[in-house]
Amino acid sequence: MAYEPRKEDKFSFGLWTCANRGRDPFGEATRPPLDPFTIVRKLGEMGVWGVSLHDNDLIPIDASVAERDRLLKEFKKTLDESGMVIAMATTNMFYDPVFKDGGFTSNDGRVRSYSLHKVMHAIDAAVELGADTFVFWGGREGTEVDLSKNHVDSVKRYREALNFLCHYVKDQGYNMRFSLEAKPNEPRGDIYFSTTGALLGFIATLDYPEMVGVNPEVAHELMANLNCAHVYAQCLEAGKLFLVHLNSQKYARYDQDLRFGSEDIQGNFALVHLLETNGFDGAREFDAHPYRTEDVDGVWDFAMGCMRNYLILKEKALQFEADPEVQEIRAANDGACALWEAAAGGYSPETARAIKAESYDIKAMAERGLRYERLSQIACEILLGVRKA
Ligand SMILES: [Mn+2]
Repeated sequence: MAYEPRKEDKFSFGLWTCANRGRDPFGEATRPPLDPFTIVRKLGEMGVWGVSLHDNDLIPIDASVAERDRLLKEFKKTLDESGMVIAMATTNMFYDPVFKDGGFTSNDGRVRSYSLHKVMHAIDAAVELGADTFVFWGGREGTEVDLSKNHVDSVKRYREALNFLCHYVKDQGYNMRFSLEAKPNEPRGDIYFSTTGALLGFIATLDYPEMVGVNPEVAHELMANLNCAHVYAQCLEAGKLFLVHLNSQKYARYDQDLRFGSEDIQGNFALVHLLETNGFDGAREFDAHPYRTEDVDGVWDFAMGCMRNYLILKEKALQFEADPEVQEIRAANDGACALWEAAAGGYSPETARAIKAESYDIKAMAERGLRYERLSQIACEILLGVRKA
């Protein structure tokens, strides 16, 4: 079967994606619950490489120690039997009412302390399951009322929490790195560190910046009206793209979490092209959910659709790269310049003098058309399936 997912594609799904029951703010669940064990077995059969989970996707928030241990053991066994790994683990710090005004950035020190408690227990569980990446999405870290918090304190408190947890991981001797996920709003009116760029700046201020990266999500970047490929590229170039969250999104909407490849195909295509032509080797994780109209069969249609669309877009990205006309246009635009090469190789006073002294015929340099109309049309025709490889 063409476009059949394989383990080496490194596809993963959050447990919460397939477990999503179609509940929304205006309507009840439309599907029966799916337990984590069923999801792992089914995804394993479908060629999925890994799953991710919040602590409470598996372990109820009020579970006893014995129940926690039993669930972890049973889940690890199910993973092993299905040939699956944990792509990442994370903490649910948004569902319980205790987090209604944030976790690490709550005004209440008891809530901040409880947040550390919950995360440390979740990290311990993640290590037992074999995870080496731990994600932080601060869904309640924000405000509706700007004057309700000192935002400078909030930034400091978020840093203090992450620094403490980095030290905890080192103190335990765990092999674990952190990945931060940005989203501008929803469910809070405004969420702190609303863009991936804000997180990259923040990470540089931590005690162990090398331990901490990011996992941007398509829908979240589009909610901030940003270009996904540009955002992911900056993270990749900085060595900070620990994993990616993939989904689709209609323009200027709430966080829709639609099946990857189902909307904004050009944007999804540019993103897959970026990942596949720049050596990204992390998890391709789908953080999306099935339409509310679906029954359980529709959940698996959703999961397979995400992966097939990725593989189809990957094939088309490689077709685009190999296209002789694309190569010709690129070659015509890639003007070599010894002076630039010298500058890029590092500063020297001689190079500075030479570049300042050089005369440039800017009229001639500006004259030539770049044929991006043609380049874009080739991409369109490849995507629309009418240009043969
Ligand atoms: Mn996500």
